Amino acid sequence: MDSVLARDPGGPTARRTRTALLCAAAGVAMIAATVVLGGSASAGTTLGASAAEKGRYFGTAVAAYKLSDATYVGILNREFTMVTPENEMKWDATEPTQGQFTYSSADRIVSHAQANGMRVRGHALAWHSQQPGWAQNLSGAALRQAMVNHITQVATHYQGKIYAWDVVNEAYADSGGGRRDSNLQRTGDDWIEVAFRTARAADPGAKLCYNDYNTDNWTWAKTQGVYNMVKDFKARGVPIDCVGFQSHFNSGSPYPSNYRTTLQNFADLGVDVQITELDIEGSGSTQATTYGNVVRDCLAVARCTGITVWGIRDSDSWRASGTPLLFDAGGNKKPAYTAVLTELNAGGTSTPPPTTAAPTTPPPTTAPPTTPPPSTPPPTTPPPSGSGCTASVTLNQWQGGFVASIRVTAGASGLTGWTVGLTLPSDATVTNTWSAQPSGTSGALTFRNVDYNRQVAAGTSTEFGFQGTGTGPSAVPTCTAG
Ligand code: 9MR
Repeated sequence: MDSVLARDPGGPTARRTRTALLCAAAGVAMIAATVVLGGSASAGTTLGASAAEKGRYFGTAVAAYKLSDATYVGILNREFTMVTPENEMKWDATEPTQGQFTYSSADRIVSHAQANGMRVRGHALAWHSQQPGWAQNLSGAALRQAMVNHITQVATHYQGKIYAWDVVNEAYADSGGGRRDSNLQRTGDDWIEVAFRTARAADPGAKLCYNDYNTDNWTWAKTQGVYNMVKDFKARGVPIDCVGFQSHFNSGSPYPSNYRTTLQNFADLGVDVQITELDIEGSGSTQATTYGNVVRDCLAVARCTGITVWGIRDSDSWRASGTPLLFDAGGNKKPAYTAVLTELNAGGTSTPPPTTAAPTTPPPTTAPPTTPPPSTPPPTTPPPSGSGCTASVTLNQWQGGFVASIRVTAGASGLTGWTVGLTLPSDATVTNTWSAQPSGTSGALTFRNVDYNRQVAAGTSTEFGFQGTGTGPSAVPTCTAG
């Protein structure tokens, strides 16, 4: 499975072709608009509408260069309510040269989705594969810092436009239940949680997912390894909202009979679960039955919020010879399509799954600091006096960067406005602030409340945070009411 997953069916030649074809952008919008005007989906007759009746989305991977293919766009716009850029948001595509970001292909997909009422799953911020050459050659603190900057830049560029991010992709080894060796893993075990905290800071409204393959069978060590990581993250307040199950099924990695158990057990940890890259090799009724089973399993798990297939037509698949998708090369519906639609429509209406509220106070402040641990307890101002406030800092520090979360607590009189003062070490620069207005980016700073967190009732608290490069603050913050 690993060797198959590792190969790149696109390869350099295909990538060059893709790039060339991207120039057809202007025509794309017109074709899309025409198709949209041509048809309106009704419940029970398309994948997206039927999934919506069950409170779910139905998505597909999309390649930007295919947005000039009328058959492809016609099916996309008719059937799907979520899109995942198949390659366009990956590290090699978005930051081919360090510090220089190219978003044109990914932007095209996002624009198409928005223009046609579809949402977007972002894929993928941190991954051992499809790294640009410059990142492959980095290690240690330089790589860690590059990863943090990459996540910050990309998630900020798409802030507010992404339903869920695959923050970290495929970080577990295929056997043994431990982490996969990679340059990212060698920067330290905490790289995954740093990635999640960084993504939360950059786009507080996006759900943050861990995504992997061969995690479908509950008894497999890899599944258990990921489960234990998610459990640990939830226990420590690392911001994770969802787990993606790629679910690339074939004879070597078949659909397991305990798939529903796996989805339910992860959901029970307090995360949404999503089927993110579904394809099932085969044909005819055998393939259709398995597709139907997968859909039924998702619908049986309240927090299974959606299904994405990894391409539209068999000819669009990374495993085209396995004919693993819902439409044949001509764009015709296969028996697998009918099985999926039938299952989506089965059982009448169902209660939509509870949607996890978009996180409002990112990132959580409950997590203990990771490497290196602070040598002193988190600095805190004196206890609240009647009309005053206090501020405390929780620091997540790694070599070269940090995320600081600040809790502002009102005294007995409550607050109608507040300002926190904090002096940063000389090597520190703030790169991103949320839920407060900073006075600058270095040295002695003040952070003023924003509109929604101006009022803090007596004895309660509110939180804001910022991310920076260099060393995080160790000085005691001041808090001033008014
Ligand atoms: O479908 C993608 C294919 O076009 C790329 O060449 C390949 C390169 O790694 O990635 C494929 O998508 C993968 C996804 O990003 C992560 N999970 C496995 C998918 C299939 O290989």
